[in-house]
Amino acid sequence: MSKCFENAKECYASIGVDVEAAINRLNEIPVSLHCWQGDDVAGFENSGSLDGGLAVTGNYPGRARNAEELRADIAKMLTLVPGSKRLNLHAIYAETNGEKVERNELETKHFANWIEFAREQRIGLDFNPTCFAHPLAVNGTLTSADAGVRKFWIEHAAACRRIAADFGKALNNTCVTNIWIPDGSKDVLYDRLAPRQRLMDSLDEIFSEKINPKYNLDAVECKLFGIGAESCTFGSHEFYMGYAVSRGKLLCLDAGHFHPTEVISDKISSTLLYLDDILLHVSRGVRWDSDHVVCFDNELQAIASEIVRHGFEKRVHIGLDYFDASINRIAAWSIGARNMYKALLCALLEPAEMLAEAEKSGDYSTRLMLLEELKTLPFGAVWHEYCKRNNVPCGMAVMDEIKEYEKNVLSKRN
Ligand code: RNT
Ligand code: ZN
Repeated sequence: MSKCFENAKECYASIGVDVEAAINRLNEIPVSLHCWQGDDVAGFENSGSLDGGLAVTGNYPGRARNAEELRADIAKMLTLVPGSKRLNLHAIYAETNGEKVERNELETKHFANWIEFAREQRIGLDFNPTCFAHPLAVNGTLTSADAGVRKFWIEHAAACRRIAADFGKALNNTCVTNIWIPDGSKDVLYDRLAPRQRLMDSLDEIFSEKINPKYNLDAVECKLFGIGAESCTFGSHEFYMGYAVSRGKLLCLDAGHFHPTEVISDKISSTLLYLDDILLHVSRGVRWDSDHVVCFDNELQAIASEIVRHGFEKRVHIGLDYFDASINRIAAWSIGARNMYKALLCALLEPAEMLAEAEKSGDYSTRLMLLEELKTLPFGAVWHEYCKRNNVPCGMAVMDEIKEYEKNVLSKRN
């Protein structure tokens, strides 16, 4: 153990924090890493451009062009990120052997390689129906006024739940399936009620098939606006909060899906008073974009603190959701993911007793002093040790590995 780490341990011990206990607790908190950072949310359908208000900007070379490349990149990325991990897939990552399979006809066999990969990597899988980047998604999906279109997307989501349950069974690890739809309106609307009524009915139909929660849990993701849906998004916060509470589903809170000054860290303690579990899409909103690479910033630390302060790690399913094609994608992936674990570790090193006591006794000066002093404690040494114990590189050594992989693998792809 390094001298720096020994000093850090003493330093934290002096404010009543057990560093070893924090490290052990972090090992038990899984984070679901999203597969779609590796290929700019392209998937394997060759459907052309992304839509639904999702935009991936940049054209850094080396994008994974097929399943083998994507899995190789994920495997590399996993060696750069410490801690307990899961992998989050979208339906467009199905492998159909060159055969055209409609999304409402997808089956577990189309994900056999992913199950195999998850087994090899000893990680659980999470899942998402893909209700965008498709000719039938241009005028709404689950809210569409066209019954045939609605039926297609209901069948797609229902198929995804069955596949997800198979993931859960095969890996003996509960899958979380998240539904997000881009449906909304670019301009002023006359009737906002009818599409929302249709969304409610479509969801009820999707969830009418009972699935053992041991294998699959359902989540629904709200959003305030997207590009092309500036005036209204039917799946708003109020819509899904009500839906999740009344139907016993998980609410998915994406950090980039609210008003720019609104934060999801402040929503965790409220939503968990009414819901058993929630799902997070940890991301970073910048102006109109909701999907920048996660930085180790105040909001990320606040999210992590809200989870660990109240022992919510079993009830808050942490997922990541960002995509940046302007820098090396493995770097984007691992920087964001490492930051999530870093924030959790930092939160686990808070002097819980001292802070609670200061607050309870009304000593807000001590509370503020403590919270500010924490910012300059030797956290880096603990993080370094955590990476070392997890056999992953730390500091700029991470970048050295990424550069090496870029030279040997990514640069040969174009
Ligand atoms: C879109 C949502 C959604 C997607 C992914 C690809 O705004 O955040 O979660 O980013 O499903
Ligand atoms: Zn999201």
